[in-house]
Amino acid sequence: MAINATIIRRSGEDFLNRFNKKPLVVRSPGRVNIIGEHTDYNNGFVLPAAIDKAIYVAVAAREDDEVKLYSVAFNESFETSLLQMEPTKKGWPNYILGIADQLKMNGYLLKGFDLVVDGDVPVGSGLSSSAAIECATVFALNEIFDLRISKLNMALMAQKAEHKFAGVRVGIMDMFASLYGKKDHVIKLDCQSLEFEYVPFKLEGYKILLLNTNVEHSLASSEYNTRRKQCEQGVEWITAHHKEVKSLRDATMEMLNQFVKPKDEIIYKRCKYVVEEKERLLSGCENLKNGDIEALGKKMFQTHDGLSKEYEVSCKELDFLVDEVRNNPDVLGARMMGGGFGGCTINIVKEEAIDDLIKEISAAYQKSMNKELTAYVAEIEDGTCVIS
Ligand code: GAF
Repeated sequence: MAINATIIRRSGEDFLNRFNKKPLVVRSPGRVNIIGEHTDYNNGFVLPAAIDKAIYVAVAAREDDEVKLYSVAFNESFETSLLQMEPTKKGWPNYILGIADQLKMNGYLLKGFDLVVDGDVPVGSGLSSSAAIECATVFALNEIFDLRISKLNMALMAQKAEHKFAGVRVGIMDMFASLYGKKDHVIKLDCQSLEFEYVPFKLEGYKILLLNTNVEHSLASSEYNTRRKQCEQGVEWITAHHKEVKSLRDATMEMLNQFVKPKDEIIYKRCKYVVEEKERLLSGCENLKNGDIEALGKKMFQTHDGLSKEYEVSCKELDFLVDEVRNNPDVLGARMMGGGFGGCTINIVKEEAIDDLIKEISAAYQKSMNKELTAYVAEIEDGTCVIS
């Protein structure tokens, strides 16, 4: 597995210096999502995978109720007590405190703990560093306090932690991908039943290239929650006529045209994107199973257009990066990935063309957007595990 030995050493040493004891180290990866964006909280399907960039937490139990945290990335400490779990204005501790709060709320007995968080998932890049911190924390606390929590319950608690402590009503995709990731496989997850299937991700001669706009997306910005509400409003209008429709998963274009379009054009556009994306994912997943990566790639471009023009969660930098590769024969597919408003595009690129593409697109991006581009070739890796 692609573990980052430097980070493991650094977080272990940091922990030892600060707390003078040996920690348990847990790795929890970031994720990519091939297709199926903003479908998880609409009870649709998603197709994510864990990657070789991860969050590492070093943790040890305490004898008292104190919680002592340190973030290497922010070079910042935070202290509180288990008896006083509430969100803080500081940001990063919330992902850890939210987990401790969930454990308490669910009746698990824990003591205080010391924790150092480190990692190489770029923050705010749409690779889901927040879910990775939550999953690393819940996995590590489960180990040191022997709580015997199933992976599914860990994912559900991590999702609730984010709702409550970060204020973003995220779906289940990111936590699920981080915890359940499997090397060289994507996860076809049904977000309604939470049943899933591992699909081999074979890209003969092609790789996943992530292009980071370095525009920090702020999921916490109310837009994510607004999109979710707009989808719920659309469902409510349909349910008034079709009781069996519980989410956009159950909705059809005919229903949208009949019951949503006449009421609100914007809500119609949002719902239309989701209903179309649901179908795109199912056929895109079949393309992948049949080795037809070209067909899957074309769908990724369509997803981008839907996210940009109908769901309106893109930004000029993301649109620029997708438009730059649209007619490039070495790029089979590209789209913005994750919540949106910044972060990365995901691209399926011919292996031998990657270096030249990065050079060309970085120069073009700098010239047109006056910003630096960062590029990563992502490998698909296993999910959360104990390292030492
Ligand atoms: C973010 C959320 F956390 C996910 O649940 C998902 O909705 C995604 O945006 C969009 O597909 O990563």
